[in-house]
Amino acid sequence: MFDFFSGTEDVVCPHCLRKISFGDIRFYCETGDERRHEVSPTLADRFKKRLPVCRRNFCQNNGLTVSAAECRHCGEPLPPQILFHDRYLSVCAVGVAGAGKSSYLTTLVHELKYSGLPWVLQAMDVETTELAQSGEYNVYEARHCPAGTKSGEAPRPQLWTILDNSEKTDKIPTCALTIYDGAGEDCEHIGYTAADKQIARYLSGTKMLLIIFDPLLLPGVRSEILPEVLNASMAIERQTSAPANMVSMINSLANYIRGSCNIAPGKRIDRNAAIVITKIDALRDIAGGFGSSSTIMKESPHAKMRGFVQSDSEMVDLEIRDFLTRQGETAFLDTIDANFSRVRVFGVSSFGRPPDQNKRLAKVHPHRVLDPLMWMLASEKIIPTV
Ligand SMILES: Nc1nc2c(ncn2[C@@H]2O[C@H](COP(=O)(O)OP(=O)(O)OP(=O)(O)O)[C@@H](O)[C@H]2O)c(=O)[nH]1
Ligand SMILES: [Mg+2]
Ligand SMILES: [Zn+2]
Ligand SMILES: [Zn+2]
Repeated sequence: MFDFFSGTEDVVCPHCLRKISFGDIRFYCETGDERRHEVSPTLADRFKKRLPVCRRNFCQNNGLTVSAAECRHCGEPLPPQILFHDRYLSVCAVGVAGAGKSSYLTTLVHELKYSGLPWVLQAMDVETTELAQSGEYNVYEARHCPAGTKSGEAPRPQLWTILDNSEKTDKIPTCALTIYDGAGEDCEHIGYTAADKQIARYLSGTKMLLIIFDPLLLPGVRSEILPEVLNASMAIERQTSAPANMVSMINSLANYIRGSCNIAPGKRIDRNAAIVITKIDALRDIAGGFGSSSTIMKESPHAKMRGFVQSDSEMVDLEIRDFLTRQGETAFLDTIDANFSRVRVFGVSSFGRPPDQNKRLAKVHPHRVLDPLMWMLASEKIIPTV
């Protein structure tokens, strides 16, 4: 199903975002620190694009393929296989505190695993496995909302592989997918600390920005919605930011990207910007919200059609732009349209319905969470547009 065009893509270290190839990686025959030693790839390894094998006499791993690696530039651990994927994608979620970033990314990964598409999602490292397991357990089993993301430190990237299992050939096409989920507090004021620099680097290096917008910050929505739904759907202790802050956040974000990618001030940033309106379950049937007959409230067609359904996405984009215009939020849309060349608006509900008074979740039924990812895959020509 993947439609890979030939040619090789740049591989970047997911931690420092520098371009990497064989020479930029240190390979080790073992994961543990004590007896491990560096193993250099031979010319044949490089040529055949395969991992080196430990040949050291008396090493207990003699004859085995290396099992650990790190980036020579930043020293961070890398999955040894990182160089060998067919395609490389990355997404970075930005948005004010409590906008629903972590809830969204948790259900996104889960939905991708069980989408019914012929894809297999695999974690590339132990950190990603553990993070996904605890996130999924928390939301799907224990049924709690995720805790607020820790601010003041750069997020650890999640490293995933998507295997395309649709064709029964020997070589399965693979796509590396890196996901960054930062703390809203940090996105709101990117400053000059080391962590901020790292966050700015992620923002600049990512293929698609997920700009997460919380509709429950809009005064017109707040006055219509039931107070208990509003309370349950806000990260109360952390959430104070008004939508006006979103405009300044987008502006400073765009300036950071322009600065670090050397893009002239008047030039649109050539990158996919997906605006994701979260918590749309709370907007169902409120005055000024979305009726049950609207496209956005209907089931997403993309996974079923095994491609990106352009007409559906354009309809949803229109419906939300209308909604934001009715809410008087044209400044937000204008700011994004002025800064990015490819903008598409999406609406999702990570949980399918609001949490209860105690912030516990009913059975989780995510709504349209895969849509933004399908858009990115389609614009990268990895899946067809239908
Ligand atoms: N009704 C509803 N509420 C949601 C949904 N997703 C998230 N929420 C609410 O939003 C709160 C914050 O969600 P998080 O995912 O932690 O938000 P975040 O953007 O990661 O916040 P920070 O990590 O602080 O930046 C949750 O505690 C829920 O109350 C949803 O799909 N529907
Ligand atoms: Mg979070
Ligand atoms: Zn690095
Ligand atoms: Zn060895």
